[in-house]
Amino acid sequence: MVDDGLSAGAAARRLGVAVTTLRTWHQRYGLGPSRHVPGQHRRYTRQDLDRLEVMLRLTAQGVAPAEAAAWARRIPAGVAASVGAAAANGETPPVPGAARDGGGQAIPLGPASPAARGLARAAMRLDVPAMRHLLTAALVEHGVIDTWAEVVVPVLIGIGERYQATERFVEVEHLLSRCLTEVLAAVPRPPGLPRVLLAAADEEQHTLPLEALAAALAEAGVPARLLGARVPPRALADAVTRTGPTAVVLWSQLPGTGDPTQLDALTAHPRPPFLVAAAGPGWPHELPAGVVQLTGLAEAVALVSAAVG
Ligand code: B12
Repeated sequence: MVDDGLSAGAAARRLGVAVTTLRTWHQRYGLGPSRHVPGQHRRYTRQDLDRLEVMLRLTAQGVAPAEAAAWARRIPAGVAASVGAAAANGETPPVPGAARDGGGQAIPLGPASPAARGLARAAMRLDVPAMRHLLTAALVEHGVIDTWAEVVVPVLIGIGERYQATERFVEVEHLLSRCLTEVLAAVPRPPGLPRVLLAAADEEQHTLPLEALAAALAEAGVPARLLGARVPPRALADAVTRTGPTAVVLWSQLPGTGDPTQLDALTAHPRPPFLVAAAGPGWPHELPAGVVQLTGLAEAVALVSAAVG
């Protein structure tokens, strides 16, 4: 950060919150910009940002805003200076008693929403309450489809790239995955008998897109059964026999798990589902006859809902 301080917009982007949130915290709790430049709007200094970061973390952990603000205003100048130096290097400032950051490493995101940046920073800090808070707030405000596309996918792709480049941050990937699983599973499920079956291909451990699909379908009023990771063809066939689903979606993330004979087995089942869909980048370009390829979450929700509707 430059010594001249940051505008409200830049401070909001840095922290991963909306500008209106900063304004509210300024007006209600006195956590505003302190640097005065004649003829300009006041600007946020490093110490102001440190205070806001504390405010953000404590409210994410469930502390009432007025109490969190009282703590934030107590941040001593010495702590602020060291925190400010870290912020100058793009790090997330450490706060006494809170989770540590990722050792100065950041997840590469490219152009991304403030919420995605906030999630990436919280993930690097291994800060579960902040991740949960951010994700839940985004789900409530924007719904599953937009939260997945705008907030979650950029961070997952960034973590994947970071892992590929460094072979590190598996702990970040695992903790974020776990939080996502919990938050997506908490989206209320509609009543009724599920006529949709969701499963990951044989030996496939990536399930988050299916979990997002189950939550997005629930939001659209469509109940689904999610079998989860690594479903052997025999188990999938048995589940189809026992539940007679109208639609089956099989997810493959890795080319090694995208064996199309798994899809053949579904279309050749004695009671074949009306819709057999392949989703995920692991499948070959050419799919067996009668199998529909899904390329995105919104499209998947629309097609599956239409199939059962
Ligand atoms: C989280 C994660 C894990 C978690 C999964 C947890 C869980 N419960 O799902 C765990 C830790 C288990 C894991 C394990 C592994 N992983 Co992993 N993982 C990821 C990560 C970070 C996110 C996966 C994800 O959910 N992607 C979903 C979205 C974000 O990505 P996408 O599918 O490409 O999205 C496109 C489309 O599918 C579509 N789309 C997006 N969402 C949806 C939703 C629906 C419904 C539809 C229809 C379409 C759709 O839009 C996107 C744009 O085109 C990815 C990084 C990445 N780029 O995906 C690596 C990644 C997939 N993993 C990778 C690897 C190598 C592994 C391991 C082999 C690591 C290891 N050495 O053990 C194992 C594989 C084990 C196995 N047999 O499955 C590589 C795969 C490389 C490759 N192509 O072969 C990746 C790409 C990371 C990397 N860059 O190296 N992983």
